[in-house]
Amino acid sequence: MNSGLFLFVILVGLLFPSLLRSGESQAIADESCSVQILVPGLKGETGKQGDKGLPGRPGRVGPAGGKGSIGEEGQKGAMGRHGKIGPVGLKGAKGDTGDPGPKGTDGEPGSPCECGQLRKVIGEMDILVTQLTNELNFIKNAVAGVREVGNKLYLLVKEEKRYMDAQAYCRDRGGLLSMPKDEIINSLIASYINQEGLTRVFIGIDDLDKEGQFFFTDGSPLLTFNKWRNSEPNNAYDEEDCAEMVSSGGWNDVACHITMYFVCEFDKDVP
Ligand SMILES: [Ca+2]
Ligand SMILES: [Ca+2]
Repeated sequence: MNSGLFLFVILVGLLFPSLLRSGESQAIADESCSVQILVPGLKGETGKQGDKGLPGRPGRVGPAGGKGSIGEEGQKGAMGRHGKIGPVGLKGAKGDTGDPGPKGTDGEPGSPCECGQLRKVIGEMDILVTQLTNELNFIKNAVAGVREVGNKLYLLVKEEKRYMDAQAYCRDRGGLLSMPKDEIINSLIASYINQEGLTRVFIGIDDLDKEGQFFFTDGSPLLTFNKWRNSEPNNAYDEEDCAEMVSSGGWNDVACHITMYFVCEFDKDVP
């Protein structure tokens, strides 16, 4: 009798006692039998090993493992993409000069020039330059070879001029054509002529006011001293109203319009 049936009998006895009384003896026999059945039997023999069970559920995640050893170097990867544009580099060296460019177009016509005043100024400047050049030559000559006696300075001017122009030249510079009024001055001018390798120069003596009456150019008359050469003054060709000194120191009347070098004289005390 299995356990299910046993439980069923118990339940019937409790619910329907009359049934149980009608078959009391049988029931007692069954009851004693049932008690015997309830006593555990002897331990059976060990059964055969069952079949292997199904796999268990996955276990929990374990703790992090330790750092592994460095693996071998991998193979070279493929070329990457182009990088960003780098910073501006340093300025390079200057290149060679290029070829000349094409000729430009013609400009517009200019406006008429009012050049009259300009020409006038330029002309005046030319005159000034000429005057300054003459002054410079005069100073060069003066520095190079001025002679002096007493309170007088004598300058041989190596510019060929007519008598009147030579006289003006000396006067413009504060002097006069030289006037040899004594032997000392006459000798000095004569040596001056010889030293410069000349043969003749104008001196300041003329009879322009009255034929035959010679005066020094300052208006003073010739007194006791003179150095006329023999047969001079002869007023040759009736035109000799000026005077020259030759290298010997002698005087000769000559035409005033011829040109030659001349000697000026200046007072030392003139400022
Ligand atoms: Ca004369
Ligand atoms: Ca003469």
